Amino acid sequence: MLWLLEELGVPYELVRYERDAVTQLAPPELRKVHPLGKSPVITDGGAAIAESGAILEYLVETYGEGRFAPARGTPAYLRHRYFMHYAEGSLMPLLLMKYVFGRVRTAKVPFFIKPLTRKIARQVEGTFVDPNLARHVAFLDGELATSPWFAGDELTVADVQMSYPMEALASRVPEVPARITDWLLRAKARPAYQRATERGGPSLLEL
Ligand SMILES: N[C@@H](CCC(=O)N[C@@H](CS)C(=O)NCC(=O)O)C(=O)O
Repeated sequence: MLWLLEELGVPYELVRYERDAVTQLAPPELRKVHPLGKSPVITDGGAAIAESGAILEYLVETYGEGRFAPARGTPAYLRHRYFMHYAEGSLMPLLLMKYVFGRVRTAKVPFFIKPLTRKIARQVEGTFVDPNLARHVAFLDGELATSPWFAGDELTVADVQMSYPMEALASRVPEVPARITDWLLRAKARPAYQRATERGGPSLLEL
């Protein structure tokens, strides 16, 4: 989010909401901005906009002046739209499951049910989460073999939308392919990304 604002050169005010240290959930005050109380959320001209994809589309349509989105009707536009949806629609739910079942596996529970919770977590990870994640990693590796950014030679808003799941992927999946780490390095090398990190802190906290 901040990355795109920095790329666009749009001035913004950052308001921080701290997660609960135990549950990792957002504080209830955030529900005053939007009923679901999730991050990110922006307010602009009196409107509150939630959902990362909707926020990024709004920003690029309002302030992009043709930048960071391919021309409509082109194959690049279709690819950019695909990744705008894929990031939170397909990849992030799996990464969230990986996080949740990791927590179930290591949760502090009475010793006599520990073998059970550990077994359930391992079974879901082993039969569903990990094989699916492996397919996604192979898919992303193949996609990045065709172009440096997700929708072609230029950075688009789809790359910004993919940045959070890509970081989560690299931190939760051991030994991701070089094209995935290269993409992350390319993103992090951009001055706007660095300015966003300086202002907002590292984006990847707990999921
Ligand atoms: N699909 C939403 C996900 C929003 C979401 O779940 N955000 C997380 C942070 S990445 C959050 O607010 N977690 C704290 C909570 O659930 O209370 C989006 O893309 O904006």
